[in-house]
Amino acid sequence: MKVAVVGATGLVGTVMLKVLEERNFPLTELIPVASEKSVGKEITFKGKKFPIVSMDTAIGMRPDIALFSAGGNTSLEHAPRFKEAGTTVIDNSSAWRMDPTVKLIVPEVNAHELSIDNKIIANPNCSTIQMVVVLKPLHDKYKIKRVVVSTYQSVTGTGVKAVEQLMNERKGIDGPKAYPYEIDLNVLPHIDVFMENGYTKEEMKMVKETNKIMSDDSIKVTATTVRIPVMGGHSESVNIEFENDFDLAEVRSILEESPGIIVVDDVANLKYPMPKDAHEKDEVFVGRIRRDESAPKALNLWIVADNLRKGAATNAVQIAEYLIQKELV
Ligand code: 11C
Repeated sequence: MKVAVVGATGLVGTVMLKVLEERNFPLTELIPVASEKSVGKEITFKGKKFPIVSMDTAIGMRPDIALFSAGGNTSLEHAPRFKEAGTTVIDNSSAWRMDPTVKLIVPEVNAHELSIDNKIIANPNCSTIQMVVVLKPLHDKYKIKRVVVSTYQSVTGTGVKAVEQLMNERKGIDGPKAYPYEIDLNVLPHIDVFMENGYTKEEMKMVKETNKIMSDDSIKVTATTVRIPVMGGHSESVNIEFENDFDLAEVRSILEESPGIIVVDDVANLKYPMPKDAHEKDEVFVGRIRRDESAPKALNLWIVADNLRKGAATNAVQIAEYLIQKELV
């Protein structure tokens, strides 16, 4: 497989390279792509040096797969050009996600929707990915009516500038700002832009993307997304109301047996998922599993995952692995 990584020097691109390396992805040629100022520099992959090339050079090399993480505008402009060259694009931006002709994929949930005709495939938003991995097996068993989610999101979701802002504030030094307010020792109930309905775009992504990935518009979702001064991953408090009643021990064993999930739920020994522990892991961690005592057939749980891994790079690489395994590229 000839694989291009578009946005290879960015926060997600760097993790994509790491994940490809770790998972021993069947790669015959790596084509790192970045902005003009990085062209000619080299990146090291599995101990070998690879030159960073321009978009045009990469398209001319006709990769089998291109993993894109270079922002929505770059995707809108260049993904169709790769597609034209015969490349299958897996795009991490929000540009194509709600396009009805484009599949929005979380392998544990809906990889079976993919066919050889899908040449641009969308990778969902990080906060959506970790939630649907957990919702899917529970929906299959008990049918979900409604989800109320509040997120506690890592600054790494915003990018390098946000990480720098947090670190600078912590050291008491001035520098560029990614947020309208201080993030250290603070909490911002604001991720992405505000929309006319009073929700943020991040909140509406969690609603719309969940319905699309689960292929079920009957699931009602409402979200409050919040930025916190944390680095290792996103956390989510999720309340789920089911159509059918459940047994708590059965819920736990369903989650334990589901792909991509690790249950960390032993409050007697103070064990629950935390971003510090999820950092650099590929799985989704679930804990604090308990009945919502204020409503019948409702459940509370706590979900944590590394937003740069399962929330972005790992999910994209897993899609690529599935395409290869099913001979769809
Ligand atoms: C954040 N979820 O944490 C965002 C980052 O649509 O892919 C990813 C935005 C997206 O700020």
